[in-house]
Amino acid sequence: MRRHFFVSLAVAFLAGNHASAAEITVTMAGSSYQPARISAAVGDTIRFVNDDSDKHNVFVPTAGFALDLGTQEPSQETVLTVQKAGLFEVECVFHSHMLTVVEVK
Ligand SMILES: [Cu+2]
Repeated sequence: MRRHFFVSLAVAFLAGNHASAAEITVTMAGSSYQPARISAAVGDTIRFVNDDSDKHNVFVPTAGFALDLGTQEPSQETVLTVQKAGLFEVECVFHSHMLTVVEVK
């Protein structure tokens, strides 16, 4: 009982340290990023989970935010840390209809 109390305190402290940074999960099932629009803050991480049976990709063509996280096979994950405020698009190079928009405040 007593030990459990101290463990709970430690968890609360660690969580408090990172209160300003959130982790947002984006899934890819059915060749579709979910959610299709994301609100994030600088410092947040976006975790892209390929829960589909096809390979996908995280590609940002937006000037100033451009990046390519490479081919993501089924069950693989990639993480993008949001560096600055603005609006950028995430696309999949294999499926041109796949799109999610990230708004960073
Ligand atoms: Cu794709």
